[in-house]
Amino acid sequence: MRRIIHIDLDAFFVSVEQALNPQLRGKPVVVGGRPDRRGVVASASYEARTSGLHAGMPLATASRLCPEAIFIEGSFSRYRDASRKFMTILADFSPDLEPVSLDEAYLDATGFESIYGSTHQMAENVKQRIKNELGLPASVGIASGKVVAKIAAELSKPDGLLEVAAGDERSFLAPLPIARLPGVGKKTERILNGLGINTIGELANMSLSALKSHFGAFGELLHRYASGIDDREVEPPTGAKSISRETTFGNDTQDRSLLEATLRYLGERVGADLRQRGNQARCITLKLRYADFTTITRRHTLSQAADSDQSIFDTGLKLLKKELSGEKRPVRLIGIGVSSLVEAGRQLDMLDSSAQRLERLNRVIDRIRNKYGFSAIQTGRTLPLKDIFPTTDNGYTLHTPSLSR
Ligand code: DCP
Ligand code: CA
Repeated sequence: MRRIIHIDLDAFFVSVEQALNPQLRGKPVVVGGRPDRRGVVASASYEARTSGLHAGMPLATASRLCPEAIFIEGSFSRYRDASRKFMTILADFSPDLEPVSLDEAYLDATGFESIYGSTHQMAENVKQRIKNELGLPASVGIASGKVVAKIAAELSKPDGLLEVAAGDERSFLAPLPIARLPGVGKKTERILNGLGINTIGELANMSLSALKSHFGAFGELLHRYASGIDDREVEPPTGAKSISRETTFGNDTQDRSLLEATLRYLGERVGADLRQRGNQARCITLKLRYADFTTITRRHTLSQAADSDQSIFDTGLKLLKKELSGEKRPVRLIGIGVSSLVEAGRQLDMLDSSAQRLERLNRVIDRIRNKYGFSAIQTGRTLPLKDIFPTTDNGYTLHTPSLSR
């Protein structure tokens, strides 16, 4: 089960100042500049917010609404330092860390339950370390995807922690105003309000076709987010930390041999990218979206990093068989990805001659494909796709868009 943690520091600029200067604690404080200057509030303490102060408000207005507030110029270098320390603490908890801004990040905590007892406990530990080491309050949301985790963190502010259990995403979002949903700006909000849609629940109940007719491709995204479905990965910022490929079928399918052949094909493309970069992977992830748009990802960690098509496919196939056993719903999308990448050679056991043979075979296949195109060689397992894919590398009927960074 996927568990994503979103962490957002409370009143960040103000909290950094309060951590350095105890006299500012518990008081209405504004960072942004002196009230007799032009300029706006960058950050307001929660005490100041009770008087209606918020980021972006002109300083003069802020001073009028809350005359007792303490106004501070602030210093960006202090906030940058605090941000670096904050991210370093988070990186101790999971390597799957995506900083979003100075004071905000996602952590993929999937599979960490056994280490901390629960994801909730892990999040408590994260909060505690930020408080102990930096003196900063943080709000944390936990959910199966980024959108719900972020909204949960927002709702828990300040100094809060809110977990949305798997399966509760939709009902959690339903009563909230649509403006809470990431991507819904003023314009989208106006259009939706015009259609009589005010809550996320009402948005989720709109038909997909109606949403698409108003918003195009963005409509499908809105529909998924409003339903609490968000399978975007937590993406570490630098370098290639994961590689994945996925494809949406022209018609939803239950045909096992088509699913397996497609998985093999996508796995080979991932494997080729992996070897091209000189990497091997520890984690293999299968992704499926069913006809009803429910989307699942299943991850398996290998005991040893690998880069052969065979090991990627074998693992993907095991995950697929397990997932589909007893499953009645047709499949709309299938994808496979690798993560936890290491440099090739570091972990490969050179005494293992069968692994070596596989590696050599893959290298030869890669060379031929580099020269003549990916479909110059079709391995036996992808042959059922022959009628589906044209024989050239360009213009697949299936699209394979997501080579994530
Ligand atoms: N910031 C800014 N100008 C804005 C908004 C934000 O300079 N219009 C800066 C100051 C904030 C920091 O970015 O402290 C983080 O922005 P947030 O939106 O996360 O706001 P806060 O952390 O201040 O408050 P919250 O507790 O609502 O997260
Ligand atoms: Ca913040």
